[in-house]
Amino acid sequence: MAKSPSRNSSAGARPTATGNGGETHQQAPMERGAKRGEPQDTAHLTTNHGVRISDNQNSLRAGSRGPTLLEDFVLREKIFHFDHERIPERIVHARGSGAHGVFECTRAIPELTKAAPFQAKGKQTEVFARFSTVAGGAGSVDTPRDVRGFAVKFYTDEGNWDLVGNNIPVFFIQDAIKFPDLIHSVKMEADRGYPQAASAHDTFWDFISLMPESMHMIMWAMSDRAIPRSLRMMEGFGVHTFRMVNAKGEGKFVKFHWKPVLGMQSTCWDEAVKIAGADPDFHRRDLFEAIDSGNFPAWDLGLQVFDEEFAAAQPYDVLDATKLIPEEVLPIQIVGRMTLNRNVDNFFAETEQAAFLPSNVVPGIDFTNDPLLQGRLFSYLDTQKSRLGTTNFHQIPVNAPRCPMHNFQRDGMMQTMVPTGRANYEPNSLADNGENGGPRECPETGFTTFTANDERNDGSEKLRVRAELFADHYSQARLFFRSQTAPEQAHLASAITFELSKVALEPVRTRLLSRLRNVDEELAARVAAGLAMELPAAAPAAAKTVDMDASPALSIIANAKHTLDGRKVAILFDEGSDAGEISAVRSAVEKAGGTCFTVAPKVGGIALSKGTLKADGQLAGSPSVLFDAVALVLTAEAAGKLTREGAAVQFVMDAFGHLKAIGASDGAKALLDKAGVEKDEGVTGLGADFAKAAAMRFYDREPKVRMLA
Ligand code: HDE
Repeated sequence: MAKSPSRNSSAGARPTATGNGGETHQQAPMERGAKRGEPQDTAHLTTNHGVRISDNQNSLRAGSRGPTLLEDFVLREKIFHFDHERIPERIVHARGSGAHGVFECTRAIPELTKAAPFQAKGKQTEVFARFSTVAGGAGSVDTPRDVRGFAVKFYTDEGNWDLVGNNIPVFFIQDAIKFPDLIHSVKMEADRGYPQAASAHDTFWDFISLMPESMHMIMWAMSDRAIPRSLRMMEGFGVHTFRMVNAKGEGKFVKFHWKPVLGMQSTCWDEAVKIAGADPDFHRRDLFEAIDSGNFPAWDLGLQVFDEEFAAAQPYDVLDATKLIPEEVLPIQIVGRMTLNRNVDNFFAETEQAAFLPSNVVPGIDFTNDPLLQGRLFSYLDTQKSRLGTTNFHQIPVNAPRCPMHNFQRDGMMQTMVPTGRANYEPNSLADNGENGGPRECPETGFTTFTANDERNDGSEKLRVRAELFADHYSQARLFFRSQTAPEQAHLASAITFELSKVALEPVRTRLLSRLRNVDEELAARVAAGLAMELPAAAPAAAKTVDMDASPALSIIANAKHTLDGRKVAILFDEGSDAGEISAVRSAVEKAGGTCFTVAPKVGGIALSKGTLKADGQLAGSPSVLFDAVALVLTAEAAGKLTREGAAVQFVMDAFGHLKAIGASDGAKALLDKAGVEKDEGVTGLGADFAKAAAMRFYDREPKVRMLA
């Protein structure tokens, strides 16, 4: 990972659009008033119309105790603008965090695609990425159990390409027509307005239990993938099968994958719940702080490329978004790396107003007949009008292409382009008279749709049907479950048990159990036992469930990267702590790529064995759930005192319960004992073995600390 100062260099967040027709120009408001980063006239407060304000403390009144005057345009404008600050939040994915960055091609693939970002090794393309939860509102917390959105806008030389994916490679439904039902069911219940940002309630599981096609996605959503440690430690997927088309017009199918350079990591469920209280902005803060300190998060972009012949040979339909292609069957080829290197200057202007559209493709990228994708092509354009209020949302800086754009679309609300001349239609012959006739279509280089239809599509009749192979709803759900390690299987069974325990409608639980039997008998039995329910008969399945070869690539734990890179270690200290031990821990952690955060009962400065130290955080506000490992640098006296402080005991108990490394000075023993810490590989002294242990989680410890389903 590149490390260099990152703070908001002003590179390219403004549109370079040169026009909207013939001769046009755009007067960006930010240029007229305050330029990005360097306001032109910071000294003087003005109204929106540029009139200097003499008094921003008192409104205009008739006498010192009289009524406020309608004439006070300064007051009226200020309150009027404030009253209208809010825009509708996204109907899904409302809570999100974004950043700017760059995509660099590491392997040119002109034989596969003519898309501009992939034409030359080393080619850089500006990007904006936004990560989100799905169900919660914009002000909800960062760590609920939920799918995460993973949307990337590539500002390519030939227009914007938006790869609007998730951190899970499959989806709940196969056909876009079911999306409103799915989302209504998972959002807060219509009559009572709760629960917020949670799937553990009646209506969601009612819908799921009636939609067997959701079973594969449910396995993912109930797995540790849905409680990521950091947005920087998640994979991303394009989900659908797309097409790549080369300059000769030859097309191949492709699936997109993002692989985090920091490796994947998740939290424990109990930890995720506690983080929600300790720091509702846990993921947003983590992303912002990492970029701000020059620890730029990065992901490799990988492709699974295949042709019709491969597609036809699979036991599932590649147009079905509830199916994946195991990496072991079709390896992923890495073609580039995305590095996020610049935080937004303004959350609303950029992250909130970012409009991603799966229909934004560029020459060289095309769609397929996936019925889920086809529905999305309509929805996203439509939703921007209702959210951003105008068809001119593409002129907002974060959405504007960096390459020139010219066309004859005109006017509309909030038009900021200023087209000149008469040419606002085409064809025209104005150029023959020496006038600017405006742009023309470009048959050679313009976007052309890949015309060949999938051979297996007869295409002649209009039908409301699903293709036959879409009927297998369980084989890949089974594949996912059986590809997990034992601890991950236990987490998954426990997550379903927990969620169903929140479902008051008993027939819904029973129906879901009947589906789980088709996924895996043992899983169904474990959930039933966890709920103390009888196992019902298996639900009838529309197609035969096949046992696919396990795909170890689907496990987080089996592929864990043991590193302190991007991880944060807490050092708990108090009166008399050994200054040398604190700095030794700090340097070992930093040497291994991690960062340290000091925690003490008081923040203002505590006397150590030598000198004093101000803590980064106060104990009560810095619980161990916010860190990847903890070091306890305490004297016996301080540890004894802290055994009577609940926050300190909980700090250690949670670190142990969340399977983290605990490094402890000899003096810390009383606190370890009070917190019920038992010696194991993850409980170390403060030497080199601590820095090594801190890079891991200790899943072997789990049976000692919780009863899993
Ligand atoms: Fe979305 N989705 N979606 N979705 N989606 C939206 O668009 C929709 C689907 C995804 O950071 C909305 O601008 C339909 C799959 C992300 O701004 C909306 C269907 C995948 C984001 C919409 C799907 C996604 C959205 C709401 C079924 C993964 C956030 C606001 C056909 C491949 C993007 C907006 C951001 C947002 C519709 C299914 C990912 C309403 C109709 C599958 C990451 O247009």
